[in-house]
Amino acid sequence: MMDDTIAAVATAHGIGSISIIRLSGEKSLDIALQLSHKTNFSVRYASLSPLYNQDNELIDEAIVIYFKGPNSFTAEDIVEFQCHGGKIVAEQVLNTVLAFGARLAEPGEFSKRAFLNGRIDLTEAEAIAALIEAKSEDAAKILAKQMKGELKGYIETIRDDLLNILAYSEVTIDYAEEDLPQDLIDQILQRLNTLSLQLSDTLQASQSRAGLMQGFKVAIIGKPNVGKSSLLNVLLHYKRAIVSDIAGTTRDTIEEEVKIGTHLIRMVDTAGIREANDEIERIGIQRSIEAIQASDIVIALFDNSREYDEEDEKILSLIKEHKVEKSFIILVNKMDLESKFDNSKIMDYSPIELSCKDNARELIQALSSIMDTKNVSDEMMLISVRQVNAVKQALQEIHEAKIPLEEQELEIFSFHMNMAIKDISSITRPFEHSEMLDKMFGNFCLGK
Ligand SMILES: Nc1nc2c(ncn2[C@@H]2O[C@H](COP(=O)(O)OP(=O)(O)OP(=O)(O)O)[C@@H](O)[C@H]2O)c(=O)[nH]1
Ligand SMILES: [Mg+2]
Repeated sequence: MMDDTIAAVATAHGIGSISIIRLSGEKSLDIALQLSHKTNFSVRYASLSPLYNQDNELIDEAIVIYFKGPNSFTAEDIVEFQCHGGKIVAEQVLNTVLAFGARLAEPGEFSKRAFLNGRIDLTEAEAIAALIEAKSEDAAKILAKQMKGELKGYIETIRDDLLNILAYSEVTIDYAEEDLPQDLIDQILQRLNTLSLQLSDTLQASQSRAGLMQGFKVAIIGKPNVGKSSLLNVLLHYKRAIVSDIAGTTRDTIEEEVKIGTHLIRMVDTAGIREANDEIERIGIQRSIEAIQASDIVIALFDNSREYDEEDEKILSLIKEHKVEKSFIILVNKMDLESKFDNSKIMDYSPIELSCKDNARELIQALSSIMDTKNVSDEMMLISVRQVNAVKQALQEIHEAKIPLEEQELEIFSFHMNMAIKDISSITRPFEHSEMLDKMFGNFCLGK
């Protein structure tokens, strides 16, 4: 399959000033020569050239760049055609290279070849894919470093440590006539504990900053009529949600993407929470609770112009219930109206007072600072579920290796250590891989 020469349009579909068509594989240069009616292309040189289809009709004049393998992204011969933008030209060039013997690439197939040919490891491939979809400048910075091998280096150091511990104990096991001396066991245990701690820290840092990678999700909750939809509209700068003075206006969950500071976040407007007496309302309440569970940050609204009541009480109990695992921002809205609200109930949560009809400046600041503090530290972070699961499994194996070590069952100890090494290695370079690779690279963009 790697003998095939693959082709794809690498730029986004639609109108743009340039479209790039990419070829990778043995026949790349040949195909490019056929399209251009030329006899050669200099390596890594941008040549302006006409392109003709298989009927010798002119399609476009394009910049052609030839990267000779192994000095290319895939380590194979690559040719890139930079054509004039628009779907038609790109499709014609693509159809012609297919007619000349290339095959349409699968999504992610260029990156997969780069991996299979040893140009990049899996963490670098995942960073490339994620960088394309990065939701914030901070995420992009982390991913750019991973693309350059930062996570790979970290994982390889851990794997080396595990290998050293295993090698050390195995040498000793081979020479020991009797049981391993206790001080040696203690020493190995200590090294394993240090590694476990390091991995757990990385795992925790990654999970607490998951929003940074996937994009933060922010839910707006509050009793009916407090101004949740009004707030959403202010943040979006347009009237997305229907706003009215009738309680229960929003019945369905509304979700929109908005840029706050340097972050692209998803805002979720929910139906007001109240004791339900009709079926639709009850579904609405359920949705608010689900929205809280699915979000990273929750904005809870209270109404300055009304008295604190049972419905507010319900919101407060939800805040108490989830305050450990979610970040909350508490707002008292409608400050332009006469105050009837008893602030003392929510004083513990340092509420922000505002009138969201006017502006939401303070809220935007609070949101930004929550999102920004999630990445002040420079800890290593895992960026995919695949990586997180591998680390979890490795931690489990390390844990299970300790018990037989203490009991001098050294073969079982070695077994779990080997499993841990295998789990850690799978993050950068899995042992048996084809199915997993298909799944992973299948999520990539076409042409990447
Ligand atoms: N005076 C004043 N009125 C506001 C303010 N914010 C919202 N309102 C009004 O309050 C009413 C309810 O606003 P919505 O945004 O529909 O409230 P909601 O929380 O989405 O209500 P439900 O969807 O019914 O749960 C509307 O008439 C708004 O114009 C504010 O800051 N000051
Ligand atoms: Mg609403």
